[in-house]
Amino acid sequence: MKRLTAILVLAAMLLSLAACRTPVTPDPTTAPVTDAPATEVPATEAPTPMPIPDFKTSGADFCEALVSGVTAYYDLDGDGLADSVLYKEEDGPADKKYTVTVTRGAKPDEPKTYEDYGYSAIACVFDCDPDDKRLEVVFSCEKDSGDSSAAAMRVNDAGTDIDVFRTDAGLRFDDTGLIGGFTSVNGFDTITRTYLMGTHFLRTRMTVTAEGFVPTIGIYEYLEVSPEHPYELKLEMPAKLVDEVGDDGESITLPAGTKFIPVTAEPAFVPEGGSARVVIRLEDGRMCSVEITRDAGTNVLLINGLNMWDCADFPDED
Ligand SMILES: [Ca+2]
Ligand SMILES: [Ca+2]
Repeated sequence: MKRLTAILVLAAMLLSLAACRTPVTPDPTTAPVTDAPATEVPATEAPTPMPIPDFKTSGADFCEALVSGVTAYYDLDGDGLADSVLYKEEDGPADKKYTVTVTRGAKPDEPKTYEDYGYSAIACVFDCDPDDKRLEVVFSCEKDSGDSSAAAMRVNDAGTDIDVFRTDAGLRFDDTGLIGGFTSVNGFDTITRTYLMGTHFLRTRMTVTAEGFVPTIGIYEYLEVSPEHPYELKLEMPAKLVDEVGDDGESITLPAGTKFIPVTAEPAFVPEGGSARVVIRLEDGRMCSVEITRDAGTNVLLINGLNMWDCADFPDED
């Protein structure tokens, strides 16, 4: 009898222990958790991830920067279950190592991690499209080379996996956060390198869709080009006058000695055999467009068939 009683007591203790176990929640690491949700939920025979009261949902212009080492909760895929995002910055021998781990409430055993290296970074959660029931996790870092890159993690439309997209453009940010802010309509500011009229950095606005990073305006603005230091044509250059609304008008020939600065480019990159339209501002204020092509055979950038680098002393900072 005593033995039976002991067995019953042991069984009761085991049941009690089992009842204290909480359902699986999407916490990918042991890092400190802030705003941690209440975990006291009734045990069930088949534990399912529970909605967490304080997680963030989508909304127009939603934008939140992530803090390194702090797990944040959102409903990234609109299924009503909390998903976690953990952004981590770790010192390395040279570059810093960054990781972003996304764990879905619906698939807590399948976290997805993106990893990159650089010296400065930012990670944000955006609602790029308020109607698609998705939030986008976007990470960006600056490299020693001066280049930037960015990655976006987004649950696919079918809800079966987390897509990871990359781009060679980076988010523009400083110590206080994003430069240029964010709106669901116009996206966020990005910076990317170009070789059109020399080595420059260009700014544009981008967003994230089911297809990845896409520009929202399609025009890239030159940054840090000073009107006080214009370029001077060594050769004459064909161009078109640009009217007030930005359309091309009359064809003209700019004589050697003309001083100008580049203002915008469409697009930032020119594939072999492709071309870009670069708008320049002359010293007298007139705006002109110039076509720059990339030769399909030699890969050289050309203006009117001439090597672009021979047309002016463009900065070459590789
Ligand atoms: Ca969710
Ligand atoms: Ca959305």
